[in-house]
Amino acid sequence: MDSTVVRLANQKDLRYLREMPPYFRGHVSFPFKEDILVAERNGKVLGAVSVGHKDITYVSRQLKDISECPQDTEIQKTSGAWISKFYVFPEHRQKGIAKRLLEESIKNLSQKTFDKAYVGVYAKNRFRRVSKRLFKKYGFQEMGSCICLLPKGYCKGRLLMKPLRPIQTLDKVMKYPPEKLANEITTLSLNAGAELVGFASAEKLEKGAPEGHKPSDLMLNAKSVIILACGRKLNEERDYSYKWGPDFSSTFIKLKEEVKQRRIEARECIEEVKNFLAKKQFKIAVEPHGWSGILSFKRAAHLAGLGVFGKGSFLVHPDLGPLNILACILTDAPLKYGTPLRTDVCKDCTECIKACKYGAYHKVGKKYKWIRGKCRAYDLIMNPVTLKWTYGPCNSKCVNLCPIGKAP
Ligand code: B12
Ligand SMILES: CC(C)(COP(=O)(O)OP(=O)(O)OC[C@H]1O[C@@H](n2cnc3c(N)ncnc32)[C@H](O)[C@@H]1OP(=O)(O)O)[C@@H](O)C(=O)NCCC(=O)NCCS
Ligand code: SF4
Ligand code: SF4
Repeated sequence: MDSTVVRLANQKDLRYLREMPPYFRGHVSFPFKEDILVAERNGKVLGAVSVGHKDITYVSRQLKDISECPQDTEIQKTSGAWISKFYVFPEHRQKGIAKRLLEESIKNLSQKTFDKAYVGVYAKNRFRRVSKRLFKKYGFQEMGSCICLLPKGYCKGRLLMKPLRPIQTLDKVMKYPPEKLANEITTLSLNAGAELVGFASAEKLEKGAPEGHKPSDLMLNAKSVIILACGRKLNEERDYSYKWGPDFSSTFIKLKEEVKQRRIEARECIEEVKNFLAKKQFKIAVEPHGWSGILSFKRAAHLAGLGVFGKGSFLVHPDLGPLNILACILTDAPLKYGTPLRTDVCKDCTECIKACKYGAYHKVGKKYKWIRGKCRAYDLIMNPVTLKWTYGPCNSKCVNLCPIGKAP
C-alpha cells in the first residue's frame, strides 16, 4: 500500500526543499513565509508545493514575446492564492505525486478565504505542457500572459486560474433570465444608435477560434458575446480621404467626418451596454480600443444570426447588405442566442471580386478566397523615387459595391 502523505512542511524538511533547483524553490528559509505542502514517504520528501497570497499583473491575451506587448494591451492586476514552487524529485515522478500535491493545495486554499487560485506556467520550463495539462485537468483555465522576473531578465508564461467558489450564483440567473436580459440589451442598444443587435455563445466562438483569438484570451468564464452593427448605411457611399505623411514612409488616413461620427456613436453604444451590465454586477470586456483584432467579429456576428459570409468574405445581412462597424462585448451574463443563417445571398453575383484591383481574391475551385495580406483597404504608399502611388485608395470597393440592401 502507498504510505505517501501530504502534510504541511516543517523545519526538518528544509534540507529536502533546498535540494530543489533554485529556479523552482527560490529563496527558502524557516519559518516559511507561506504554506508549503510536502509529499512524504517514510520520512523522505518526494515533492513539494507552496501556496500563498500574491499580487498578479498580466495581460489578457497571448503574447509571442512580452517585449512585443502592443501599446493598446490593457495591463490587468489582480490578487489571490498563488500556487508555486511545485516540484517532484525526478526519481518519484509519474507516480501521481503531483496530483496528490495539487489536490491538497486546492483543499488548503478552499478552506481559507480565497475565491480563486492562480498559477503561472513559464515558457522556459520543459515540463510546461505536462504542467498545463495537469492544471487544466483540475479546473484551471488560461487567463492570459504573465511574466516571472529572474535574477537576470525575465521569463514569459501563461497565467491560469481556478475559481474556488461558484462564480455565477443561481440567484443572479433567476433574477435576470437570459431572454429578458437579451431583450433589454436590444432595446437599449437600438435606442443608443445601433442598427442591429445579436447574441452568440462565447463557448461556440471559443471552440473554432485560433490560439490567441479566443474569448478566454480576453475574459475568463465569458458566457456570451454581444454584437452590435452600427453605421451599416455608410457602406453605400463610404469614402476615405488620405493625408500625406511628413515623409514618404508614413501615410495617414483621414476618415470622412460622417464615418468618424459613426465610430464615436458605436463606442457610445458599447458604453451604454457595458454600464447596463456592470450595474447588474455582470463582468464585461471589450478589445483594447474596441477593434484590436483578438476576436473574430465576423464569426461572432455569423453565430448570432446577423448575416452570412458572402463571396467577398465580409458579413452580409440577406436584406440589409454588408454590416459595417461591428462591435463586440463579452460578458458572463447568460443571454438568449441567435441561430446562424444559411441563406445564399450572393447567387451569381461577383461584384466584390471584380471590384478588387489588388488581387486580394483568389479563385479556389468554385469558391473565392480572400487573401488578407493582399487587401489594400488602408494602404496608400508613394514611391519616393517615381513619386507614384503604389496602392489605393481602394475605398473598400468590394464592400461598397455589394448590391445587397441597396435600392434597385
Ligand atoms: C485587422 C483587420 C483587417 C485587416 C486584415 C488583416 C488581417 N491580418 O486580418 C485589413 C486591413 C486587411 C482589413 C480589411 C478590411 N476590413 Co477589417 N478588420 C480587421 C479587424 C480589426 C481584426 C480582424 C482579425 O484579425 N480578427 C481576429 C481573427 C481571428 O478573426 P478573423 O480573421 O475574422 O477569423 C477568421 C478565422 O480565424 C475563423 N475563426 C475565428 N474565430 C472562429 C470561431 C469559430 C467558431 C469558427 C468556426 C471559425 C473562427 O473564421 C474567421 C473568418 O474567416 C476586424 C475587427 C475584428 N476584431 O474582427 C476588422 C473587420 C473584420 N474589418 C471590417 C471591414 C469592413 C474591412 C474592410 C472592408 C475595410 C473597411 N472598410 O473597414 C476590409 C475588408 C475587405 C474584405 N474583403 O473583407 C469589418 C467587417 C464587417 C463585415 N461586415 O464583415 C470588421 C469587423 C471591422 C468592424 N468593426 O466593423 N481588416
Ligand atoms: C511537472 C511535475 C510536477 C509532474 O509531477 P509528477 O509527480 O510526475 O506528475 P504525476 O505523476 O502526478 O502526473 C500528473 C499527470 O502528468 C502526466 N505526466 C507527468 N510527467 C509526464 C511526462 N514526463 N510526460 C508526459 N506526461 C507526464 C501524468 O501521466 C499524469 O497524467 P494523467 O493525469 O493523464 O494520468 C514534475 O515533472 C516536476 O516536478 N517537474 C519539474 C518542476 C515543474 O515543472 N513544476 C511545475 C511548474 S508549473
Ligand atoms: S478592401 Fe479593397 S483591396 Fe481589400 S479586398 Fe476590398 S477592394 Fe480589395
Ligand atoms: S458583392 Fe455580390 S458576391 Fe460579393 S458579397 Fe455582395 S452579393 Fe456576394
